[in-house]
This record gives sequence, structure tokens and C-alpha cells, in this order.
Amino acid sequence: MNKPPSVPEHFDAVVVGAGFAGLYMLYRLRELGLSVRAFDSAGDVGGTWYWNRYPGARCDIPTTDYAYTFDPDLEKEWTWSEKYATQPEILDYLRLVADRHSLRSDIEFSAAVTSARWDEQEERWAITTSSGQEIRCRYYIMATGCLSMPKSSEIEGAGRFGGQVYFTSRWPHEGADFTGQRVAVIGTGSSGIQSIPLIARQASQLTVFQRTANFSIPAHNGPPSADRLKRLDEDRDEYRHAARWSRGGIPTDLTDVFGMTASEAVRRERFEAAWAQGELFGILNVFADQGFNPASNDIVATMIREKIRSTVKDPGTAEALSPKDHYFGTKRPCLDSGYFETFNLPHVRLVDLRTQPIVSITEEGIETADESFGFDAIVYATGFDAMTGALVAADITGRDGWSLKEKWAAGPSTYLGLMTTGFPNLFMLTAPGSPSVLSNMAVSIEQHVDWVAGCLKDMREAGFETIEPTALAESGWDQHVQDCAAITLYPTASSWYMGANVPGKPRVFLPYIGGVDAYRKACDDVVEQDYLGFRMTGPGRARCHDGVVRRMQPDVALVLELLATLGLPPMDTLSAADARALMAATAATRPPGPEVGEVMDGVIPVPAGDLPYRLYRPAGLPEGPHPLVVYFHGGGWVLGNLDSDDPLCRDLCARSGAVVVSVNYRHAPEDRYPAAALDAFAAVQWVDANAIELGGIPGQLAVAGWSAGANIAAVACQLARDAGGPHISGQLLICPVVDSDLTRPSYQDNGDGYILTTALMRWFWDHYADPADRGDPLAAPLRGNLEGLPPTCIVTADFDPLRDEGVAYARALEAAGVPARLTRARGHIHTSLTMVDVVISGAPVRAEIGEALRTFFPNAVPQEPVS
Ligand code: N01
Repeated sequence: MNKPPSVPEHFDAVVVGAGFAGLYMLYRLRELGLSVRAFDSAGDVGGTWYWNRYPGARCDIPTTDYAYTFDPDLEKEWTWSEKYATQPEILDYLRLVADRHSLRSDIEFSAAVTSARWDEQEERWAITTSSGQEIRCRYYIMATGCLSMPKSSEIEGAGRFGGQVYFTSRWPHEGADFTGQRVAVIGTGSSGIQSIPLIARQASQLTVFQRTANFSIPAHNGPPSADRLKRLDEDRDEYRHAARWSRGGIPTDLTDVFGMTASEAVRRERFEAAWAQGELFGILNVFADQGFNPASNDIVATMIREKIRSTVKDPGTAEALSPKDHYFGTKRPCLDSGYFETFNLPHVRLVDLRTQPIVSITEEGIETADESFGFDAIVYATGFDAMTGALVAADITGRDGWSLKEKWAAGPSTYLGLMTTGFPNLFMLTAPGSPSVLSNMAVSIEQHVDWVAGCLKDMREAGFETIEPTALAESGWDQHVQDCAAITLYPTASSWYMGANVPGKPRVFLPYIGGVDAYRKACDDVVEQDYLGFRMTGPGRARCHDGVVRRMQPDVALVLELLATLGLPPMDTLSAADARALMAATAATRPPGPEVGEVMDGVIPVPAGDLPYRLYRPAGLPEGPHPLVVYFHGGGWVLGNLDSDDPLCRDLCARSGAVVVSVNYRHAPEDRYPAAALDAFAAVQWVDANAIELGGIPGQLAVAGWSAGANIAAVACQLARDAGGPHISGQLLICPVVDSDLTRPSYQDNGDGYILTTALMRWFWDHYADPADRGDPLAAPLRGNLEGLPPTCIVTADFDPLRDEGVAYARALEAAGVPARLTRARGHIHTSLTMVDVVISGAPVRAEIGEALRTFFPNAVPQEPVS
């Protein structure tokens, strides 16, 4: 007899997961009046706190902050007993939440969604469960957690062991008794570091197998922080608001102390205070630059290693426990209670797998390259297929039969870490591309759930039933996520943030490191701009405001934010003297730029008088001679001098291996057009004529400049061609002024808010040249004859009013038969590339510039460029 076809049940939404995220999502969906069914393969609520029951399991975010805030009465009624609560207490808390809001009635436990397929016709998700149910739902929401899919054990012989086997991530409910046993723990991440001291209390012998030594600081657990409790009591709303708009989801006063410039006393004081505080965000905030400056990071790392050495008595063990292969913070640091002290116990031993790797698990124990160990129990604390594991394992098929696993084969791609193109109405909570694991999860979860609930409400009110990100918005967000990571040290580590712990997993930085505050702002901006980057459809209607929510490099955005807080007067409202003073004051506080071999000042005698120059000679061998680059600083022909572009000149010298001669030409308004341009040409002639004395190679001379400096560099090249010399091997024009037309689209797009404004550009022109002269090729080289000019590299920045004239110059040069290379400084402003070691994201562009300069001199002896 044929089985009757099952009749699918219909719900508005299905939620997978009943942990922190799933419970709150269920609550909010119900509040919207939607019918919801939630599933969890666990036997009860709790998510990660249901499964991770190993001894010592605790949160590593202070409990004052690791809690829901949506239920004010719950906040009043519940008090945490410790600064960092144990797993049973957190599980009790989540059970209470489920009880208070009667959430269990809509959750099926011990039941998993086995597949989910988007039905294009019905515009619904077709879902099957492990109990054979068929369900149709409009919205499918994955609240599956970031660290929920245990990493499968890739260790040879893992199934062979005859004793007891435990996984920290799947600990038995009845617990484990190691009394009198010989126990192995494999793995020294947070789970291993929390459980090892407690396992050591029972075991007769404990052997810890460590592949990577990990940074850990003492949690100093005890009662909840009095300071945080006080702030909460004084003004709970304000405290919660501060958490929501903080970098990591916990109110933290971000330091402005830089490790590299702080005194030894300040360094020590700040480190010891963070050590004593015992909070992750404290130790990650000892110095403002420790997340991106290797030397600053090393100060913190060295002090932690000192602590390890002073705690662990056996010097060899202390050395092996001291992390050396990654920057502090780039793998998640741990909070411990007596971890390093445990290695002073006579029955505890560390096996360093870097010196003796595991060959195989055997029936009796573990065999390494050097020894055979016998054990009664092996504990795997080997971690998770983090962030993507649970999502790709969930058999989700979107449009055109494409699975999420296939789509993410080369790494995940999301819009806001919430949705992904091709999977309409699929929401993922705290997915890759959101702050998630880098933040206080409680705050990030509430933000995500609130955003999704708000979105569904807005859709309903506007008559839409489907939502999906556009390809443009998604690729823009992916780029932004990677841009944020790229300016930090994080991608350098083989961490689970990078997917590096799972063999074969693509290496992509998974979470969003730009901060909870920046992320929340981006999500809010998307909503405010009519759900920018999302396509919504409903009966007889569709809406799509396509675009990219964050196009600017993150460090440039920070610089602009900082400048805005300084309240400086617009330059174009100042006199030339005051503008020069302001520029000099700003220059005095910036990093110096890279070391070079020699810096030497001199003067160039030109018909109009002496022009000061500064020469930068590359460091290292060979000592020379080198090619020569004559460089002209920026500043709108009015501002700037040898100091203003000093860091950039050092950088150009170090990267190109050329001697850079930076020339200070005459400025307007004292000396107006064409004084600067004529000085530039005279300087190029003089440098060419004195190449040997300057340590240069005769005939290997390039001309370079930034902004107005690039203007006179371009003019000098035209004059040299017309004069029949000197021979110029190439010209490098960084964000050049090549025309006097202030109506180009880039002026419309970028004329306000990005330091170089339309008003300032007008002020520069007014100081430099009469309107009648501004179309002359000596002022606007774009309007000159471009034939026969040297090979050119032009750099344009996306957020620069001068962007379009730079592009126009490159096109015009090409049309005139001149080899022209156009380098786009993506997400940058006019001044980005001069802000060496401030705008870190400018470094790869400057590396391209250095490479372009080298190509001007194919016969020069090659040197190692700086990285
Ligand atoms: O996992 P992990 P975890 N052979 O990946 C080693 C959160 N969490 O469960 O570093 C030998 O950090 C691996 O070595 P390596 C927290 O965010 C929070 O401990 O890859 N060793 C590493 O030492 C945390 O970061 C808390 O070289 C192998 C360890 O196993 C995240 O969860 C508590 C190996 C795995 O460390 C994951 O922590 C617990 C192999 N084949 C977890 N494979 C709180 O405090 C892996 N390892 C809230």
C-alpha cells in the first residue's frame, strides 16, 4: 500500500537553534504575531551552554554584560553569582528565560532540520526534519551559533582507542570522573585551558598535548565586578546603551596610549592594570596600536611571556607554554583559573607537539614521534569548525538548486553577516561578516535579532514577502569585512577566525573586526536608506535600492571621524600663513615614516634663487649609485615644504630603491603662477646635471609629485620634452591636479567632507593663478600636448575631487601613445597615501607605486623593497 503523502505544516518562520540567539528570535517573532516553530537537536534550551558541560566551562565575558537586556524585569530579578559564571548557572539562566516567556511550547527538542529548500513557485522554504516532518515557512532563520559544530578529529587512529573518550564540546550529562586515572587532554584553546586545572585535581596523571601555545591571562574570578555593578545600578539604560555602541559590546574606555611612544613606566602600569583586571577587552586595550603594530603588540606579548615564566617552575615547560608563533590577540586569548600553575604539579606533564608530533592514537593511548603513552581516558579539546561549519552542514538549497555549501566553497560571502544572495528569506544570526565571536555575543545577538525582527515588520507594513541581498551589496560588504581585517595583525595567525584550524577550509577572515558600534551603524544606515542593497518583492511590487553601504577604507573613515571631533576651521577660511601653521602643527604629531639610509638637506641654485631640497638615500646594499626621483610636495602651490611630505618621501625611497630628491619650490600667493612650475623644471635640470654627485645613475631619472606637486611634475615633463631634455624615464603622479575644471563628477561626489574640498581647491587656484591663466598647459597639463611624454603612473583615489581629472590624464596619455598605468586607491581620499603608518590601508597602494617606480628603471641593480 502506498504511504499517503504527508501534508506539510505551514509556519511563518522556522528557527533552528534554541540557544541565546534562537530563544530571543522566537520571542521577537511571536511578538510580531508570526507563527513560529523552532528546532534544536539538543534535549533542552541552552545551545552552546547545553553541550559544553566540561569541567571548568565558564563564560569569558563578565556576567554583568553577558545577559539579555530585552526583559527589564528579568534584569532586576536575576543576579549572577560570579564575575564569570559557570556553565550550569548560565544554563539555568537560559532555562529561566524559556520558562518566563513560555518559549518551550514552540520548540521541538531532540529534532533537527535535515534539509531546507527554497521553493521558487511558492516563495517559501520547504523543510524536512529528522522526525520526518515536512514544513513550509516564509522565513528560515539559522540561530545555530558560531562554535557549535565540533571539528572532526583528523588525528590518525582516532577511533581506535579502547579507553574512555570525551569531547569538551559534547560532554556527557552525567559528567566524568577521572579519579585515579591516567588522562590525556589534546588541545590548549579556551576549552582545554579551562578544563585542564580541574581534570588535574582528579587524575592520577595528566598529560597535556599542546600543538600551539596559547596566550592566557588569569580571570581573577570572584564576585561580579563592583565597578560594573555600580555603573549598572547608577544608570542601567546608559550602561546598556554604552555597551551597544562600544567596540566589543562591553563599555570600555578605549585607550589613546600608543605602545611605541609610551614610556616604559606607562607600558608596565597599563599592562599590570589589565592583568589585574582579568578581562579580555582590557588586555586587548593596553595600547591603541597593539592590534596592528607588531612592535607594540610584542610589548604586551613579552610581558605575558614573562608572567608565564615567573609562574611555571620548570624552565623548559615554561618555554614551551610561551606563545611565540602569533601576535597576541590574533588567536582568541583565554581567561584561566590556575592554568599555568597546574604545570607545577608533579603529576602533570606537557607534551609539545611541535617537537614530538602525534603519530597515531592507539588502542592503549597515544603514540608520538618519540614516545608511547598509555591512558585510561582521552579528552579532545580540539575546537570547532567555527562560524561556517553549522551553516554549510545544514543542507540548505537556495535558488536554482544551488546549495549554501557550494556557494561558500571558497569561503563565506554575506551581506552584513545576515543574509546571502541566492537564498531569499534566509536569515543567519551572527554569521560570518558580523562582529559575533569578536564581541560580547549577548549584545551582538540582540542586535541581530532586533534587526531581523525590524526588517520583517517593515516588510509586512510595506507589503513585501521576500528579501534578498543584491550581488553588488554583498560583494561590497565582503570587501569591507576583509578591508577591516587587512589593517590588523589578525589575518597573520593560523586561527579559527581564519578557518585555519580545519584542514582544507578556505582561509578567509570570518568575523567583522570593525567593531560592534561601526557594525550597528552600518546596519542602521542600510535600513535608513530604504534597505540599501536588498531586493524586496511582494504581490505586484518590488523594490531595490542597490548600492554598497561601506566603500571607504576603515582607517580612512576613522581619520575623518577623528578630524571631525577636532573642530578645526576649514583651511579655505584661513590666511595662507595660518593655513601653513595649521598644517605644520598637524605634521608634527604623525609617525615619521620608514628608516632610510641617509637623509641630507641642500640647496639647488636656480635663476630665481636657491631652492631647498632634501635627499633620501636607500638603506642597505648596494650603496649606489641609484636611480633618481625628483619629488614635488603637495599643498595646492600654497602650503607644504620639505617636512610636509617627509614620511611619504621616505616610503617612496625605501620602496623604490631610488634616491629621492624632494624639492621645495616657490609658493603662492607670494610667487604666483608659473613660478612653481618653472622651479620644478629648473630643479629637474639641476638634479639631472648633478646626478653623479647626488649618488644617482646618470640618465635614470624620474619625476614624481603628489597633488599640486604632481601638477608641476607633469608640467616639468612637458617642458623637458619641449626643451629636448633632460631625459625623464617616467613620471609618477599621485592624485594630481592636471586641470582647472571644478565641475567634473568627482567634484560633485567628493567635493565636501574628504579633507580636500571644492572650496579648498578653489582657494588654492585663487592663490596660484589668475583665471585667464588656468587653462594654460603650464597650469593645466591635461590641456597640453601629451605626445612623447615619459611612461606614466597615475594614482587616483575614490573619494578625491581630483579623481576624474587623474583618470582623464591617463586616458589622454594613452591616446597620445604614452604608456600610462592607472592605479586606483580604492576607498581612499586625496591625502590617504601621504599618511604613512596612519592610514595603514594605504600601504599596499604605496607598494604598487614603489613597484611602478622600479619599472621606470629596468636596468637598475635590484634591491629588496620594504614590505
Ligand atoms: O577550541 P580552539 P576551543 N592535534 O580551536 C588544538 C570559545 N570558547 O574549544 O591552535 C593537536 O580554540 C588546537 O591547536 P592549534 C572561544 O571563543 C569560549 O578551546 O590549532 N591539537 C588548539 O590548541 C574559543 O576560542 C569559552 O594548533 C589540535 C585546540 O586544539 C572557541 O570557543 C570556553 C588538533 C583547540 O582550541 C574555541 O575554543 C571554550 C590536532 N589535530 C570555548 N586540532 C569561554 O570561556 C586542534 N588542536 C566562554
